[in-house]
Amino acid sequence: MSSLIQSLVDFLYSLIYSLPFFTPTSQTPQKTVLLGLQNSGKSTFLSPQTQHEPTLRPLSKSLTIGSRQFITFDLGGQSNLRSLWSDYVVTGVLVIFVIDVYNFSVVSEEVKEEFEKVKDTCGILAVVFNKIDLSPNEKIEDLKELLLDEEEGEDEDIGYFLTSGLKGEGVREVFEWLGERVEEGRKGE
Ligand SMILES: Nc1nc2c(ncn2[C@@H]2O[C@H](COP(=O)(O)OP(=O)(O)OP(=O)(O)O)[C@@H](O)[C@H]2O)c(=O)[nH]1
Ligand SMILES: [Mg+2]
Repeated sequence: MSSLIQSLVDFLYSLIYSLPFFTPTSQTPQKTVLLGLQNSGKSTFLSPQTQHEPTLRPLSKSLTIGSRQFITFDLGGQSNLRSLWSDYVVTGVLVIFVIDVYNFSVVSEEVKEEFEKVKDTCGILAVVFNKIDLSPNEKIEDLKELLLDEEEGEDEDIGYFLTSGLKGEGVREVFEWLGERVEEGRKGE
């Protein structure tokens, strides 16, 4: 119960940063939400040393990557928990959408359905093709083709990454890209 309260407090705290009168700085923790089907590896992506039970309640964790700070929200991916996702995907939030490449062909329709909903509601989005250690020959272009509709053009607010959360491979690059996109956005304001 206390973890739920802590998560809610962290979430409200981070919401303050998305209010219009608050001018974010590079020291402002970037609110980052992890979404994706159950078992895709979200919790492991954030904490590789732990063997995780399925996430039933949102968990928050602070991360520092280089000079940038992130406050992450790891949400449950089971189908009955996905209605919570939209509460966390609010203006200014960064989203990491995690896909298990090893099982992608089996669950691709379900992944695509959830991805379409998320893509249309969020700003900066990192798509993480995860568990690449189990399927090392995968290519980003092929995986993108499986995920996206053919007629869709490139969206510059979406980055695509191959990662192994378990081995910690590619994780830092994802957060660095997100941080860079935020900074580019600030410069453009
Ligand atoms: N081989 C491999 N296994 C992974 C990787 N990431 C996660 N796993 C395994 O996949 C299983 C599910 O990982 P979780 O991190 O709990 O998945 P989740 O997306 O948080 O699942 P929910 O909380 O139910 O939404 C665990 O057994 C992990 O050890 C990875 O990069 N490589
Ligand atoms: Mg989890």
